[in-house]
Amino acid sequence: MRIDHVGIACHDLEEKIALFERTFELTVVAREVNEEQGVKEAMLHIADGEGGGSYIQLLEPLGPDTPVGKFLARRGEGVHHVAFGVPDVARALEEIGGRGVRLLDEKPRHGSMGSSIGFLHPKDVGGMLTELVQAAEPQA
Ligand code: MC0
Repeated sequence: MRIDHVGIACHDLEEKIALFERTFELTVVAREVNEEQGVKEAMLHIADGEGGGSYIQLLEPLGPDTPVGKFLARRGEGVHHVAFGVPDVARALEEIGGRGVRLLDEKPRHGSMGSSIGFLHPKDVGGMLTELVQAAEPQA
């Protein structure tokens, strides 16, 4: 397993992109609006590794009644989730669900940069909202 990304909830995506670029000299490699997840997001590249890269993911909610909108209202800006990279997300959900962890997604959904993702309930993972990510196949 590897760390695919750390998701950071923020009120103003453009402002936080500028902050992370100038503070850490990171570069935005992808931007997306994900209506299903209720977010506008940007991926900032950290490193490449076997099985996929690692990123900081900045997340601005599309509205107050979304997962990130509710999180911001309750806790303010900061780390929203940690995403582990796995080779097969459907299989990982089945295996981890079988260990008694509540799945927020029974089946994989669409994630950043063509990935397939599934979330685990934070209360069953030490208070950490956890995402499993299967990176997109590299283009031939
Ligand atoms: C809520 N809780 C969290 C949390 N959000 N704990 C840690 N980290 C978070 N981010 C806690 C609450 O404080 C509460 O604890 C308990 O979990 C249950 O919360 P709830 O009242 O059910 O709150 P909801 O309705 O806000 O739901 C929380 C839940 C939801 C995690 C179930 O946000 C969800 O389904 N998230 C998965 C999808 C998601 O987050 N999508 C946005 C990123 P107490 O102690 O107060 O009971 S999408 C994304 O990142 C994609 C684009 C990608 O990576 O490619």
